[in-house]
Amino acid sequence: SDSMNLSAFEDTIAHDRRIEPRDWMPGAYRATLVRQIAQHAHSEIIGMQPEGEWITRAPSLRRKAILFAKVQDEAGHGLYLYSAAETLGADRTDLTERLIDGRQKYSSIFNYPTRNFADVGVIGWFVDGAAICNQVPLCRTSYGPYGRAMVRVCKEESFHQRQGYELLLTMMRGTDAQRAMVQDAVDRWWWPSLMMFGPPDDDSPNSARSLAWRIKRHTNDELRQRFVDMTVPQAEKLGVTLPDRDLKWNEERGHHDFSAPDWDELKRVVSGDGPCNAERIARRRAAHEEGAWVRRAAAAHAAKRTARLRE
Ligand code: FAQ
Repeated sequence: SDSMNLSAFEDTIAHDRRIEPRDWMPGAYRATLVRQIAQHAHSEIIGMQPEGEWITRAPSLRRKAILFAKVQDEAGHGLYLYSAAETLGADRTDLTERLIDGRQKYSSIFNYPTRNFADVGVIGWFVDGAAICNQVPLCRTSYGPYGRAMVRVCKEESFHQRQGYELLLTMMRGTDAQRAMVQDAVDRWWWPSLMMFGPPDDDSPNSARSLAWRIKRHTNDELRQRFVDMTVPQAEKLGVTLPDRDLKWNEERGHHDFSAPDWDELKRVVSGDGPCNAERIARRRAAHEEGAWVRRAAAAHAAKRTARLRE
């Protein structure tokens, strides 16, 4: 019965065990997971664009090979996450259509332009750094396939973050012009990176329920604080300034105090009105339409194979 199912589900959550695809789960739990995992998958796929634009313009063969590998990893993460969403009954084509129709979201961060190669470094350092803060706890999320996907994804994100930071260290050892490029990229990406963690806790409609279900393990503000505390010493070592005059260590709290990002900007970017939203979706739509013949060919091939096996 439903009440027995519900108590088994709640017991599993309470004991920090995992919900698996064939287990009974409340409809709203399933819907929340599909929403978050699809948004996460879309972010990985759209997130290939800002850095992908620099593959042909990388300054050396070594940098090109590294960037190529990173962008391919992001494609892999996206596919992995779409598979996790499929274990909940979602359909991948449907999810892609929801993305390109604007019915499903992807991370606000990928609606900002990459102006020069320092941006590639800062994306690795900040954006992958933020992704790690957010996703390491998701390795313990209550839904099995999502948590297991996060283990591998986080290992690759760590490599991505290191390549970004190492790239910036190299530029900082270069010319004054290169150092200025790094500082400029830091100034542009800092606030959007803080926004990746989502709205502040008192304006986060999904948090309470997702925390109760142990889908999320920490609040948006907790993870944002963790990111700031992790990044400040890295900025000092690199020799750049984070663009917040109120950013300072608070001895009493044992954390850094910092200013709030412009939450109206986050709302605008999430609702489709960021600097690159239209461009990112147009590109994704074109890739989907140009790939239609590949999907048709693959389906025809699979149908022929099945027919042959039946003979
Ligand atoms: N952008 O109630 P909450 C990466 C939406 S990392 C856009 O707090 P929730 C790696 C939210 O969906 C980036 N939308 O929501 C990479 C909700 O809308 P809805 C992806 C945002 O779910 C690196 C509404 O606002 N990572 O891709 C944003 O409890 C480099 C209210 O918010 C993940 O997706 C935002 N920043 O918490 C790739 C991690 N913030 O659906 C390439 C998994 C909030 O109700 C290159 N996701 N919204 O209409 C999560 O941890 C959570 O979903 C949060 C939001 C924390 C993002």
